[in-house]
Amino acid sequence: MVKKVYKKIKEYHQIVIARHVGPDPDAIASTIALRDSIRLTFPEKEVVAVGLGVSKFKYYGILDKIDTIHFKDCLLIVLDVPNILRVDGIEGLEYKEIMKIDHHPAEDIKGSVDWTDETSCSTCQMIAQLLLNSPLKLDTKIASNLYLGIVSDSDRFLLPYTTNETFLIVHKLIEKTKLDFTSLYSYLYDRSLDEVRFQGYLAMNMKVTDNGLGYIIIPSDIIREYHVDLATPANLINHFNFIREVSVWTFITEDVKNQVYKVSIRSHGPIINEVASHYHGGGHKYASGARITSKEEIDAFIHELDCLCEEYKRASISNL
Ligand SMILES: [Mn+2]
Repeated sequence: MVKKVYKKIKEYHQIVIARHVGPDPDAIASTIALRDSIRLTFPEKEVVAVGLGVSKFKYYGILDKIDTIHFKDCLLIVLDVPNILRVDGIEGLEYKEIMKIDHHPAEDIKGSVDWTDETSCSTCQMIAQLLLNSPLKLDTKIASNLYLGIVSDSDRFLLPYTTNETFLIVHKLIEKTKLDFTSLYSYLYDRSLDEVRFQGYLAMNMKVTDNGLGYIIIPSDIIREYHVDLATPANLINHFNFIREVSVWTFITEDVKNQVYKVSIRSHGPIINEVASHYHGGGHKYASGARITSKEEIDAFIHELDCLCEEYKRASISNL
């Protein structure tokens, strides 16, 4: 697969790289790392990484604005996203071919070259694999982006899709580029006192059912009161792992402006992406998201997750 991806990149003079809306470090870092590597390897090519910039991620690099007419007939590479409607920054772009590199379960994007690896902890891990096993070049900045994407998506090597392969790739990245990796963590983990206090609010107000579902509905005035933003709950959700009484946990955040509830779900047992797909969402087996539009739907959603926890609890007891 690495050979096929490399061949396709070599073939095109113009390449546009894109990722999902509402980017996380894996999405941002993978697009910028791949762009910078192609630029380094083929200085004559026109390669851009598109999508809305996020100021807190500016360390990774600056994203490009493109003239879609100029990039007509380009190769479009989509990273970290399986669904064409969630690709950011390609409005009006007429690409000649699409190539996908992603670790989410496949959806509607079917690239002429399509590298989907659900066993990979992150898209950055796949890009690192590509760079380590093809003539594409690697430097310290590219390696640091890839490292941060891997650490972020695997939640510091805690999540179950962290594998031997993950450590092998990280080892090679560090060895090849002499990466000073411990100095990078502040780019991922620096946070405000407001956010820490808000985390305290979530811990104090999360409800936990007898079946082990932890949930909290976060009204917009609480978001305002703690001076955090609508993305903060999703950023904090991994901090609620390893709570003995909780097997699935979900944060349901009211977004008044868009009249929707943004939902993040995590699990350390039951598989949750199926339930998420019933509520305009989806994702990984143990980490998913959804969008809910009414109070009634919230009740149904919580009930469905609670049943999942109940089933899981029953099965774990009978396995004892
Ligand atoms: Mn990812």
